[in-house]
Amino acid sequence: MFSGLFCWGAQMRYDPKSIEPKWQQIWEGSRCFELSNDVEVLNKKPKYYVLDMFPYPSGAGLHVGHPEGYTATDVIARMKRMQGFNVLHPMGWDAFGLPAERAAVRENLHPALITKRNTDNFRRQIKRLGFSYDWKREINTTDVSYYKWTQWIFLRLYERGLAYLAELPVNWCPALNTVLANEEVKDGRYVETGDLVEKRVMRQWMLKITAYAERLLEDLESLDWPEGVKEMQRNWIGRSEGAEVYFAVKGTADSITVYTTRHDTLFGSTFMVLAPEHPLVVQICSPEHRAAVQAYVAEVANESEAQRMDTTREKTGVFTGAYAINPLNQEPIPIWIADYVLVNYGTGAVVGVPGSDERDFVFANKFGLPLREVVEGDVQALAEGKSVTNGKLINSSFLNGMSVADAKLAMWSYLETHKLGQKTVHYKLRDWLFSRQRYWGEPFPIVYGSDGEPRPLSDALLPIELPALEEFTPTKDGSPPLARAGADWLQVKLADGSAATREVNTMPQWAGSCWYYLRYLDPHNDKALVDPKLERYFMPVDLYVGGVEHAVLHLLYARFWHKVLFDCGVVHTKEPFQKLFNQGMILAQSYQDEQGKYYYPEDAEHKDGACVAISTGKVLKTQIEKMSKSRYNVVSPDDVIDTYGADAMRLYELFMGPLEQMKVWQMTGVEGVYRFLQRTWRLVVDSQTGEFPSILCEHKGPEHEALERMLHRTIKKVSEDTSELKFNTAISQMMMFVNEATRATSVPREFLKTFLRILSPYAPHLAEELWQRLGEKQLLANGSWPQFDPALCTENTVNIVVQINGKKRDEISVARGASKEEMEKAALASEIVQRFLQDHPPKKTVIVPERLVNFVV
Ligand code: ANZ
Repeated sequence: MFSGLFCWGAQMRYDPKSIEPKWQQIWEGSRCFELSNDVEVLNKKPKYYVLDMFPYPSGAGLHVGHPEGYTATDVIARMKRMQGFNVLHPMGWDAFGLPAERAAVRENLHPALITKRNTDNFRRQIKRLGFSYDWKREINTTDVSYYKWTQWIFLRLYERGLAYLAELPVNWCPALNTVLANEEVKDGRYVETGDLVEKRVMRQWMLKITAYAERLLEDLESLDWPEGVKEMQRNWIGRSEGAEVYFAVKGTADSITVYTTRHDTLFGSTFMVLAPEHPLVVQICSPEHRAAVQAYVAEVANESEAQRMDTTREKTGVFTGAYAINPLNQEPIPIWIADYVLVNYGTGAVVGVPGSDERDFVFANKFGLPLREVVEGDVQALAEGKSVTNGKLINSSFLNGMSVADAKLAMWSYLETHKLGQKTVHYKLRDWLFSRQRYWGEPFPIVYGSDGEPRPLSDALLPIELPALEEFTPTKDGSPPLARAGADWLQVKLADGSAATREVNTMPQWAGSCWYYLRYLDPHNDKALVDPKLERYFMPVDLYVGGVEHAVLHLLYARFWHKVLFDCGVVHTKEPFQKLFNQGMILAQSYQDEQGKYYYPEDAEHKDGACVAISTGKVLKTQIEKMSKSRYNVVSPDDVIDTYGADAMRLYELFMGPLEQMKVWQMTGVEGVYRFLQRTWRLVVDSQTGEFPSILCEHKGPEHEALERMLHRTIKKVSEDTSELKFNTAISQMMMFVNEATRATSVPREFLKTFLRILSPYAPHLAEELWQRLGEKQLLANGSWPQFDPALCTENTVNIVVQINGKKRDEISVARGASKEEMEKAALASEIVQRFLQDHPPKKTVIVPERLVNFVV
């Protein structure tokens, strides 16, 4: 089928440059990685859906960190295909979002053009690696035919009351002129750029992810995900169980509800603290404390949430002059306000229990508030700076003598029977802020009528195309760029004849990636997001590989949307990604002088044990760091492929170490795997003649038994390790096989063909080429995965210890079941033993079969 496309007679040396593009063309021409969209056809085989986190196509192009995960999934995809699965292995572009827009401003080029240029470059780079993607399914989140369905999903969220407008304090980033989601802000800064974020009250679109908090938490249990990622999601959702307790304000009709997770300690509460923004603060404050309270409230208004949650900061607070009545013992306790109580968590009011809580202990000490011990041992622990114990309750009426756990149960029922409070669950998770004041995103399918109220557009009006704006930069005052679109876009006439204006905010960059894995199943469907039959066949994703940085952003958002789509009947699985694997980051060496200036690796040299800059002779510090343009340590796959080829690049990506670990890129390592590929080549091609080498033989004979065993052990190890994503050990086993075959006096062709099958997912171009040269007419990519014979997988040799006077001197290998005479003969042949014996025969020889030979001299 592929004759005529190439001629290999002349090629003698392993030259990836000439074979790799050729096989890529042949694969593409034969469409061997494309799957049918006909469910009848698909149903004949089981499915396997292996997915990469699709990249954001940045201007810098791919660096060698990207293909690490892509190579891993490609090896799995190719192996599963050979094992008889319909493998869905797609690729696409997550191309909306801030980075493209910022690049557009920097380069003064429209974001659409930047996106096109970058995706073209990424596609070119990815294709050079010979990945077996079904390119017919390529998607791009910025295509109108794609984001039509993002808008469609938004309408479903809106219909269900899960998308709503709210006026609230939001994260505003002045450097970017847009709001950001909580998940995008850490310690008061935007996680991507480090720009400062402040609070601003704005009217924004919110998605009610909190309505799914419990399901998002519960369903984590069913997933085969790294425990660390699950734990990050659990912490982010932050479920806590406790009680809300009602406290009367002394001398008024007001009541304040506090939230506590330590309701067992309620007899120990000696004060109450409200968030400074708590709505009752103004009302309860006594006249003589008003000025101090107002001043404190004003001061706190300028603090960030990160500052307020910093437990190491000196505690501050002021007394309001009011008292609350502890409903359990009728004691009046002073009401304070302090910045460490957050208004948007729990009820914004807490009770202070200085005898059991470290923060309250410090606060009470500072302001001279009383302390009462209610859990035995806690006060001493707090005084010594230790964490509290799990002692028995004391000074607590009906709880006395109980354990903390029992006291919690008893208090819950006491509060509920006496109507003093109730058992409550709270979550740290907040609703998702879903609008941005930027241009490069999906427009909302929403218009505003003359009453200023939002109205969803009907499905029939989708897509709402992003208008082509010349001037797309954001504004300081936060009015979105789309507000500058012409009236022909902004003004809409509704079906009832009334006039309306469009929503001018856009969706955040996470929107498109929330559901892209569904569009791959049916990318050209213009009637539905996905054909239900295809959804039933392909979902869930069997293996999802990507970086750990998405743990609480993309991976939480996508799970949320998936659950909404489940409730809408669009998908049939509760969860999108059954198994998740995080690849480790790839780092590289960088060179930096004392002033902090970075140098390119080629501008540095090693001299007298030091590393110096060639140009100036300055001593340079070498460091292992994250790859980044500004550190001049980015390794481009293009350069690696130009020198060593795609197969070497693929092998090295996986041979560096366990997939999940952080690793350092080293070109010498690429050379190592390149030599392995050369050795493999020479098993089939004589470098003098270009013909088969003389060790290749037609038929298997008894002299090939050891190599055959090695081959079967290799099939077993590669099959098992690859399924477990232990690629590095699979590769070393293949290296051992090639070494063994290279040393053999003859190698049957069949052995090599079998070996090429298991090599092919890893080094597909070389394997395909050699397969062909061995006379095969069909593509190896379409071939089958070999079975191993378990009987041939056991070792037929054993290692025995050789001792002299009871001391271990050597270890040698003998045939399993060797006789005592054979063992003695083999031991005497050891050079080390001969050196010790120096021609004197041993006085006595002790032999334990299959274990040891001991010579007594
Ligand atoms: C009394 C108490 C005694 C508490 C004790 C803890 C230990 P999580 O698990 O994070 O939900 N709290 C409640 N609302 C708060 C708010 N808006 N701002 C700051 N702190 C708040 O923790 C709940 C605990 O955090 C609650 O239990 C409350 O302090 C505090 F020995 O109440 B506790």
